[in-house]
Amino acid sequence: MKKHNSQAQTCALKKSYKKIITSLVFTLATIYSSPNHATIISDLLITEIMANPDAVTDAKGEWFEIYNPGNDIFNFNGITLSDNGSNSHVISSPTDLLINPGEYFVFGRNGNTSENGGYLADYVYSNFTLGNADDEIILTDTLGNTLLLEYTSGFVNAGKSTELLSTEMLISNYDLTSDFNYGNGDFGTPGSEGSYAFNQAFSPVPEPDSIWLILMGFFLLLARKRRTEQPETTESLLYS
Ligand SMILES: [Ca+2]
Ligand SMILES: [Ca+2]
Ligand SMILES: [Ca+2]
Repeated sequence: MKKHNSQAQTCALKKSYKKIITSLVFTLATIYSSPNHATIISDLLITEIMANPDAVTDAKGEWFEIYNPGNDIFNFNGITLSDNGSNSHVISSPTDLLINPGEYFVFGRNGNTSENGGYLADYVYSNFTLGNADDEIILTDTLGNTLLLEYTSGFVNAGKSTELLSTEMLISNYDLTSDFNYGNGDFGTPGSEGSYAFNQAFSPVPEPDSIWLILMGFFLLLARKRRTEQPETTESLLYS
């Protein structure tokens, strides 16, 4: 009888542990398979800038490109495009201006392919120019989140775009494009991959703090389970 009770308790305890471990694995799997947050403007990357076209005038041929490395579709409608000077333009369209995960979006000064040097603009802005010496590209949402690129001399070269060669938007990670031509002959890859292959999605890894919290919760649960199971075993042994 003693042996039976003891075996039954051990079996119940094992089942409880199995349940806890299953739920822990499920929780971790859920966290690891879902993004940390919905994609916001700061998650995007300014991947290419044509500030000084050579084939056509700056007024016709300036453009810049954005890549979405996030897990969600992002809508540019309502975002403000500005610099630290007087340039300011609220991106606005009667239809959504969507950038899908893993895709590029081109903002241009002129949308006419026979005038702009031969590239396709996904959106045409106004009251925004790209300086050939130094300037800023700042995109801000209504909550104040920003995507910012500030460049100085040496960043721009006539007839060549400047492309990002890393997932970190540091000025030192940009270089002039020299391997790809488009349209009327300037160097660049507006709307497509250039010298660097960007990955489509963020690695949805939780912060280390989250992992510690989950593990702590798991061990607390385990300790609590152990405490509640122990007296029953003693009692059943006493009265059997
Ligand atoms: Ca310019
Ligand atoms: Ca400007
Ligand atoms: Ca490109």
